[in-house]
Amino acid sequence: MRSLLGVIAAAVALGGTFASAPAPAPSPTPPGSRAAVPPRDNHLLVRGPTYVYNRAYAGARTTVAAYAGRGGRATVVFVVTGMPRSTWGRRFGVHVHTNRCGRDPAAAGPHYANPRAPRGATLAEREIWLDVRVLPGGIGVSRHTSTYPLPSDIQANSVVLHAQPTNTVTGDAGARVLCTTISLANIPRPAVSRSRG
Ligand SMILES: [Cu+2]
Repeated sequence: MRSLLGVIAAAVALGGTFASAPAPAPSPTPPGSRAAVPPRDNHLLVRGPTYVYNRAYAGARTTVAAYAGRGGRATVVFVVTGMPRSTWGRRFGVHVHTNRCGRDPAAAGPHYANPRAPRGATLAEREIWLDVRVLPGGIGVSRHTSTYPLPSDIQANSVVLHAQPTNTVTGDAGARVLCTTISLANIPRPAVSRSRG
């Protein structure tokens, strides 16, 4: 069976449009060189879900990875496994929301909307959507690279999977099913390259 990280790596490789990709594996820092070597672990990775709001999805597991590329644009990768058989082949709306997950599905608040997006931007450009199609076997994978740079104090703290696909006009996707807390303000910023000496 393919490992979850393998699935994420495959998702990241799709399209190949990335300016930068996370290091393939953490490497041990040689003793005594901690200050001289920038951290290789340049991404956030969270496993969830933090809350499940529908008993039929109790077996679902989520992984959310996020990293910042050049210019402050960020990429978020969403993986869900263990989706019930009744969902195989269906699409589900997935979005980044403003607040952390809570016992109440509404706790995650509204969709995150990038305040740096220009006035004419569409919802899909302003928000972070990660809709997935569930494959046979119950796995769904998606990724989103922000259209515009994200502010470093971004108020985006969860990823919610809904019961329906996202309506691209309204952004609605029905009831909240799974919620995974991840604070995107904590994405490590790309290391500034310095002259070695
Ligand atoms: Cu949502």
